[in-house]
Amino acid sequence: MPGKFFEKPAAAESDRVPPGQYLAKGFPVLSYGATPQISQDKWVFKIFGLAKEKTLGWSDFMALPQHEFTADFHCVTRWSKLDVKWQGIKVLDFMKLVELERKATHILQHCYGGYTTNLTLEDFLLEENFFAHTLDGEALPPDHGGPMRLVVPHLYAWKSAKWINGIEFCNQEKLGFWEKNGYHRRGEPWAEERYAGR
Ligand SMILES: Nc1nc2c(c(=O)[nH]1)N[C@H]1C(S)=C(S)[C@@H](COP(=O)(O)O)O[C@H]1N2
Ligand SMILES: [Mo]
Repeated sequence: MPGKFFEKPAAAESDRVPPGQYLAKGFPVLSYGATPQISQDKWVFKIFGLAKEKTLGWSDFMALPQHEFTADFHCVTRWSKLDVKWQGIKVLDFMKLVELERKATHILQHCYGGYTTNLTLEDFLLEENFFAHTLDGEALPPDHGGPMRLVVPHLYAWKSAKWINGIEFCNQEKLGFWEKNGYHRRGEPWAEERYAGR
């Protein structure tokens, strides 16, 4: 499929590109449905389910430690982008605001626009996962999930919810939008976990 929008990885990069993936030129936008327009001051984020219910705002996230992240990004539709430069907040720092019940084992990410996607708590609580509000030094553009999105680098990018507005903590797996529509429940790119039951 190399051509206008894709290229074959150079040898030095090929060991960073999972099987069946091509490098994208630029940073494609992949959304199901229209881009919601949410300003930072209107943005609210809800913690609910098996955690003490809380509604957080922009300033609550800005008060947490801020970091730069460089992460590879792999879409199940076979494009990858290496070394994406983000800024934001580590999931592990965000978790200091969460009063979690011990029986929580999974999460469901909720978004403006209604998109959802699930993770095990184990896949969520990794040092490398983060909430992103900045891309290439600029405020995260709405098409890429601004004002805030989650980024989970070790799984296919459908697990990185754009326009995130809540995390629901659960004691069992609750499938998200694509997972209900045939995508793999976990989505690990190196194992090509693209579709359920394959
Ligand atoms: N809310 C929401 N988040 C989403 C999506 C979506 O449609 N809605 N698409 C997912 C998919 S399939 C991919 S590949 C990435 C794409 O992110 P990008 O548009 O910034 O490249 O976002 C993921 N997060
Ligand atoms: Mo995707």
